[in-house]
Amino acid sequence: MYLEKINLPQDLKGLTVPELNILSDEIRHLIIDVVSKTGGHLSSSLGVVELTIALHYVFNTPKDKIIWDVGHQCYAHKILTGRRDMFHTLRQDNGISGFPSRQESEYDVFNTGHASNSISIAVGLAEAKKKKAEDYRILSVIGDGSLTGGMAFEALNHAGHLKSDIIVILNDNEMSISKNIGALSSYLNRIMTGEFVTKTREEIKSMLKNLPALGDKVYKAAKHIEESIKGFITPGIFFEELGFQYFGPIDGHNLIYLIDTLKNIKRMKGPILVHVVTKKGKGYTHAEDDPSRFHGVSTFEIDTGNSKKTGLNTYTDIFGETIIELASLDDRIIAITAAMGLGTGLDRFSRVFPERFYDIGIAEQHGVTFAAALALGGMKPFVAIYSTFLQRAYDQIILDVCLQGLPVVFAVDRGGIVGQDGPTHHGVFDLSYFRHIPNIIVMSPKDENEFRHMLYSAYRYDRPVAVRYPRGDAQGVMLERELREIPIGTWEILRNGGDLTIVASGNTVYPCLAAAQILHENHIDCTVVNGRFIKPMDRELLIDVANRTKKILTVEENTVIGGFGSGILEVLSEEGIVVPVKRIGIPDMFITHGTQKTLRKRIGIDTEGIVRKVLEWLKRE
Ligand SMILES: Cc1ncc(C[n+]2csc(CCOP(=O)(O)OP(=O)(O)O)c2C)c(N)n1
Repeated sequence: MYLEKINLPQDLKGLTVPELNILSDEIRHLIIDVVSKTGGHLSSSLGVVELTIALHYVFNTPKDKIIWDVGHQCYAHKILTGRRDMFHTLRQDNGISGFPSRQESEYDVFNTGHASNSISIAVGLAEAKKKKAEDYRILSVIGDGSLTGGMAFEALNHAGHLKSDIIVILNDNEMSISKNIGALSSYLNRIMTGEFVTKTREEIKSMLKNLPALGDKVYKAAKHIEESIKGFITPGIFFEELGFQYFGPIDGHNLIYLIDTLKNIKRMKGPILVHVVTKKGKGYTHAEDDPSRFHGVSTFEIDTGNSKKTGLNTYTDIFGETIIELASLDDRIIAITAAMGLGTGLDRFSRVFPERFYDIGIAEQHGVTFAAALALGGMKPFVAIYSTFLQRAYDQIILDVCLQGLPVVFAVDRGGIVGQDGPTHHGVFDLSYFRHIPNIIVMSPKDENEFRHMLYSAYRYDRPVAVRYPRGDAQGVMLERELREIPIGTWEILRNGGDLTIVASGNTVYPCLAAAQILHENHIDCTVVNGRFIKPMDRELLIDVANRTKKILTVEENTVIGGFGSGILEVLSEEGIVVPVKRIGIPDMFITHGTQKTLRKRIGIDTEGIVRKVLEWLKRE
């Protein structure tokens, strides 16, 4: 066992390459074993084991800085940088994070989680280093999927201009979560197969030969030019043109090649790009065979690869089924995902309606404007993006969709606490970032039956609409077959009581109903309202319950600042109604990782927390 002796990267330096190869196997075993029990990002982490070893072997971390794009592939890095013994706590309550975290280790340079920003981070650090006349190397490791994000190009462009001393390691496995898409991905693929150089030369030859009249002569005369052209047609010409020195493609599982190349470039200055080719899921057959399923996986059995999942439908499943139903009613319906076909439940849609499905890459901003224009051209686009990733497209939502009142439906999955992925992934800002935009309708369902009606309503309203729903199992209620349109801005009273009103939003409705039942047993009678429209609000109903019960508690799984409860305060203030209001929601802080259940409990947003809040409030009075 070599792994037992490796506590920090410097312990690697005494090992031979064959020993490092054995270490790679040991690290893979540990990752597979732990992730099978904790869940996590398996395929990506397995793909970069040798690369991680080589980087820590050649460079002098933590003085040299390695920035992991997205950060989901950082498990080997964590194991090699002092966290081997804690690795079994990965993503657990009070355990280590599944992403790089500066709070956790000095080896984690930046808290990443969202894609495509690692080159910007490298460029910024390089400028700071220059200004302070410091001496260290800066590397960003970015996948071919993350390279589809606009930010990555903005940073390449800037780095070429500044001639930044940065090393970009392009980890190319031809996969995003699903198969990577786009012209750039095909370009990288041509480089890897060697097709690029041969094909381009052939094209130039035939172009010269086919020049009218002069063709053959020019061809001969240009023969020597071809030789000089050869020099220009390096595989990485695209990157070279942006001012980067390109090296590769290199086998990312061959430690000798990796170490040699990294040692050579370590001494070089200016922007460098090393193109490393890896296999996603490397070393675990089930993940190699189905890297997408094992990209982000819940707990699974190692032998069979089967996951241990519950039988209930998730909101994502319901979305995936309902959008197929809607699309069969109207052939203008289009589904768009930003590299999350599986995660958003659109995989079946992509097979049933391949012509009406677009995976636009990790490019949320482009996706939203693309949808706006589809709507402009007469289509009915549904943009399915997780709440947290849609933050990237805030400006596009405002200007390109809402300002123009274009009928784009945002299917905002993973709204609220998401659990083990932690602060970079909780979708707790969306009600706030949507609510203040003119023209948009914002809804959140209490259960999957209402969710289906909301999706149908969103399609019917012919306006910008956001439907926000949580990660995980739905309520398990019966589904009405027939879809119906919910009148815009109407709430529903689910229970009547005179002591106070609880107005709940989305997935907090059922916990509020359960709380009301417990309170009833304690002789406190609550009205419970399903505040299913976050915008517009049901003013009439709100005024009525406020006047009747004289006390209002709002509950939402969104930051309390600018969210659902804030909206209720605004309406009451505008209407001149003075009643005490308390709000339960996400406090003004970043929420760590942990199970959804534990985090909700800790925040006080579960049934028990709601009961406690009401009892404390009434007792104080
Ligand atoms: C802005 C943003 N959108 C979507 C995601 C979800 N996501 C996480 S990893 C990933 C694919 C990344 O592919 P790549 O960079 O090639 O890394 P690989 O997993 O293949 O190693 C996606 C889409 C994200 N993290 N950030």
